[in-house]
Amino acid sequence: MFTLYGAPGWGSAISELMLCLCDEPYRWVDVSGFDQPGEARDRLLALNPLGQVPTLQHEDGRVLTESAAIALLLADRHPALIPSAGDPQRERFYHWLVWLVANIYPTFTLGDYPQRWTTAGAQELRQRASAHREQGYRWLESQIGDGEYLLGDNITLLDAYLPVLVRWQPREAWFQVNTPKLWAIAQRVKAREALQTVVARNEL
Ligand SMILES: N[C@@H](CCC(=O)N[C@@H](CS)C(=O)NCC(=O)O)C(=O)O
Repeated sequence: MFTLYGAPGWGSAISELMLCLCDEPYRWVDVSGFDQPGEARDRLLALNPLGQVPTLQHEDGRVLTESAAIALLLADRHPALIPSAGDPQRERFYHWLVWLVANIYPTFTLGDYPQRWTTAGAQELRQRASAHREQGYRWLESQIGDGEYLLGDNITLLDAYLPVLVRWQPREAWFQVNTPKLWAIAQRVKAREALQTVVARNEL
């Protein structure tokens, strides 16, 4: 069984949604407070030198970090949750998965911890990271079709990002107005029966 280290509402919720979509059993270890010095942080740092969640551990102790890597591992084990090889949507799955973690996720790392990157321009960094993120979301909105989910009418592991991302900055009201398709997909994912425990625990 996998062990997932996380904190309610944080990025680990993305991986939890994926695990539940796959019906993979997992043990949940709450490391709330991990971004401040203390026991939870030390516990996480022993597994992930970046001190980030999600951090996933195999039963034999191997550790896998990075939400996209976790998605690809689960896609190997649950091929119904990724478009088939040869389907053009498979390429889109790869593209948007990497795009999200390469372009959107780092705007939180910059904006939430500006002191890590600058001593002088924290406010400006936060603003620019937010603007970059909003521009990215608008682009993604312009690319998606009219299906129920990001890649059409079938849910994929990629959709697990949305219920969590719409809870973060720029927050749900912004998504509802500016990227209504993304927001509607997030609601559809959240409504799925198999995800209710995780949705409640993470207050999605
Ligand atoms: N690239 C990583 C990013 C993970 C990440 O930034 N997680 C945040 C929580 S939402 C975190 O742990 N931040 C604490 C920190 O960076 O110190 C992924 O996709 O899993």
